[in-house]
Amino acid sequence: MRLFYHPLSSYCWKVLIALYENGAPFEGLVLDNPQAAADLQALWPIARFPLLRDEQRGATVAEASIIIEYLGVHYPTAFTPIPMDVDSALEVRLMDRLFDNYVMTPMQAFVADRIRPDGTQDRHGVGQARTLLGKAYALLEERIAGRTWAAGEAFTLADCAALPALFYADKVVPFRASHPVLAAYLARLEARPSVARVLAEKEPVWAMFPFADGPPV
Ligand SMILES: N[C@@H](CCC(=O)N[C@@H](CS)C(=O)NCC(=O)O)C(=O)O
Repeated sequence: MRLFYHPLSSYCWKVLIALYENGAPFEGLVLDNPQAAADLQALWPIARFPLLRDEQRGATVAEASIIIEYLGVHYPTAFTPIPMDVDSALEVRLMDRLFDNYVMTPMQAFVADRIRPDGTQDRHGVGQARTLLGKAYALLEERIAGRTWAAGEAFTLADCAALPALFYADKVVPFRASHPVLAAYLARLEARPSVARVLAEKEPVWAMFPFADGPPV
């Protein structure tokens, strides 16, 4: 399998964590050159990443959650991204959506605003993103209380989504001092070997992240 990715991309982290949990061999194609970008575009005209190409099965798999579900179905190991039990699966899918839609999306609004050309910043949009992040933190603080992982006692798709969302969101609107449950959960995630590996791999390019030196004031 080949994974088109970038080591700073939050959605790529989500899939890399799942790949490291799963253990399936894959070749990583870093999107830092025109050829890799052209190959991605040819396979998936939307051209967002991550993208998985599985030559053995003739499959091109897009969207982080779908790639992770694909791994679980076609390359099953002890890592079960979505549990068999229907109600447990619904909770995993809900948590996955909460992290993508209400943590990752507003977090990305801060980053997008920072890299806009001078004079085109969207203060209203960033304010809305800050409000949404606050609501998401409060909801997650309650929902994760008493759980080891995002959806219960098993490490799942929801935790793959949680790490990049929370790690990056904490860089733009820090929560470790104000939300102890979320802070402890993020610390558990960071200690997991698959996650620690992804975080170590970002180091050479981390300075490119606009808030590497601290949150916006
Ligand atoms: N819904 C997609 C989102 C993927 C996404 O937005 N990826 C970002 C990188 S984190 C990207 O491709 N950015 C490049 C662009 O927008 O052109 C998923 O879950 O995989």
